[in-house]
Amino acid sequence: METAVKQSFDIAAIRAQFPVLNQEVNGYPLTYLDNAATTQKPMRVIEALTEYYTSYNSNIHRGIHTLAEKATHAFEVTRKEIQKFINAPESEEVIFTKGTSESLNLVAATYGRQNLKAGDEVIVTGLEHHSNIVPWQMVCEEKGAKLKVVPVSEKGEINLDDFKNLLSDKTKIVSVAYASNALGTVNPVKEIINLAHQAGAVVILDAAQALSHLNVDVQSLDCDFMASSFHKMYGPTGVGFLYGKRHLLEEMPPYQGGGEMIKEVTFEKTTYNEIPFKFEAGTPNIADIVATKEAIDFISELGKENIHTYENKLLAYGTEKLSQIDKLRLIGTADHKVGVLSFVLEGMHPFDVGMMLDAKGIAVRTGHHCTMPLMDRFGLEGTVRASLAVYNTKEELDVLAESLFKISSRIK
Ligand code: C6P
Repeated sequence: METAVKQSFDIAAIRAQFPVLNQEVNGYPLTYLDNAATTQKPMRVIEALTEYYTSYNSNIHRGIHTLAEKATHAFEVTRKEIQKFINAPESEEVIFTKGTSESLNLVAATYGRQNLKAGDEVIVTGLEHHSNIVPWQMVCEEKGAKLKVVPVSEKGEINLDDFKNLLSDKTKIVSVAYASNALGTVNPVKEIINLAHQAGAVVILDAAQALSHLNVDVQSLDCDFMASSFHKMYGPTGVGFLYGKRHLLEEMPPYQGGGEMIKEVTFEKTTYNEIPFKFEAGTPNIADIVATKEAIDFISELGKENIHTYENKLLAYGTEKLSQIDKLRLIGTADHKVGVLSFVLEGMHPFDVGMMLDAKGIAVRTGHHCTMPLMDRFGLEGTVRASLAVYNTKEELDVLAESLFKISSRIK
């Protein structure tokens, strides 16, 4: 029996806002299922970029002329939008970065370097993206601290008892994915945060795969830091943010030196600017941050709960469809997931499957998804990953399933 997908809003109208979706690829209508890598951008984001460059491009926080003030205002409006979007207490707690990777590197290189000493421990999970492993390895190596890893079950979940067993008074930092990019697993982050705080550790959430799918509230979670990328939230590439609690950000040393992050510079001594500017050295990616406001409004206007409900139904539908395909094995069957369908076809390299799907206009990601340790855990080189966004439809999942059915029926 097919799972009914109730379209709680007008998907045709949503799709019409994304010009890139309306094209043929290799002679077939594009079926874009690579949203965990990056989502497509609605016209309002593209128009905001054009408007910025055609009418008020200027450097920010520096000029007193009209265009500079307009650009500064628009840039700061996006900061306030992000604050509201994640329910941060203050907009100064939102630092603009190049994205999740830079945000995680920032915390590791500043908070991590300042607070870790030999013998301390940092805990991550076995589900992490390389961006939430390597920066911690680097700082642990430098400080003589240890990286501990919460194991992943066959379903692709972590067990809170395993996490509890790793926690001790040596644990100083816990950094975990809110949702796994490779399997879609949503981690029990609220419980992780509570337990970590009881042990006296700070918690960083890698929310790269969470913010366009789930209703995330940093105050109710009580996380200490959160990192994300706007390009996975219908916004431009190369921009993202780090949220941090004010008292932690204020105590941290700057990440990079340069313009904007200073209060006063002499050759003898430099004093640093207030947050968030202390962490925003140099001219930022103004246009893309300005345009991000439109991406956030796009999500907010649709409603985070509506998006979550719709994508959940699509995921259930896709899971059921793919489960019916002979020789296809779903990797990652956690009870709580965002819209990621990761799988392998018996005896076939994921890359070959990806190429065959591409020939039918279906865009998926294949390979290790920047989660090599997780792939090792499953004894795989990689998977094929179809990942969902709010503009995807049940019909697109039918197209995917039909192609996979044909491919699998050729396997001897
Ligand atoms: N995952 C994917 O195809 P950047 O590249 O800095 O915007 O995001 C890094 C990152 C960190 N954490 C998670 C959970 C992620 O999913 C990503 C990016 C993409 O899965 C590209 S590798």
